[in-house]
Amino acid sequence: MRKPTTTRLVVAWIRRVWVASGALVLLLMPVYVWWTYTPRLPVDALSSDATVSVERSDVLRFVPRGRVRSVGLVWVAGCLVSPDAYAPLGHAVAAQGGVAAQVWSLGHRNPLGIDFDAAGRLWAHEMGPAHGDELNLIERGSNYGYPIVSNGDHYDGRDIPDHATRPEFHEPAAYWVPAISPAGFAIYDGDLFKQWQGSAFIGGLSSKALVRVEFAGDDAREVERFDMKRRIREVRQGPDGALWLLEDGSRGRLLRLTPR
Ligand SMILES: [Ca+2]
Ligand SMILES: [Ca+2]
Repeated sequence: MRKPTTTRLVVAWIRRVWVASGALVLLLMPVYVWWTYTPRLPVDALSSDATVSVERSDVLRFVPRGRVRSVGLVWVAGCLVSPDAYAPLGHAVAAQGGVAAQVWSLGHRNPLGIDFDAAGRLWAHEMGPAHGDELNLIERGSNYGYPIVSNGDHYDGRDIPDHATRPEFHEPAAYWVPAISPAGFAIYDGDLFKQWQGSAFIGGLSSKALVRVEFAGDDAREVERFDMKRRIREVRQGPDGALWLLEDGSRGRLLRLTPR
């Protein structure tokens, strides 16, 4: 496996300047790393048992769990970007070349959960602006509309036209008005809760809930909401099929859910 080299832009103080052999020499003291770039990973860098991790609130790194080996996506500035340098994506945006060739899908706002279902389809939810949270079926080359359309509106009350006004954008499979503030996502395939196999679980921040979603083809709908009384930041399925929830905040608890 080739290891990508990482480039860092470092902010530094100039401590000393002098001339030696006709050249200007600077003595620099690094202060902090301002920007880090790791180039695209080759396909074989993707681990077969890797999972989803949120690295920062605005960066979501995704490596699939072996079901779709050639897809790795990184959430960057409104796009899901494929780090796979060797699989041309073949859509209109990619045809622009350069960085655009890595764009997998566009028009996302703030995805905080992504997972594959049993059929290998990729789903991601995203926090809307004021309301209009979405669950989307992620397809290569699709534009999911933000900021041009949203079933929510701007926080200051200004209107954002709803999805239905612009059918050229991929409409959400499910959306929430009022908001649930989705965070964390797991499509359940465990044995402990057999009745929930195939359901998705979404943590809710403002809704302080665990939301269960069922799929029907390309559609999805909320079918159950558990009042957790606390903001739920993350949802994962454990290897034994237990559901793990992480509460938000410095005193947040890690909860393990099993059948009674
Ligand atoms: Ca959208
Ligand atoms: Ca709207």
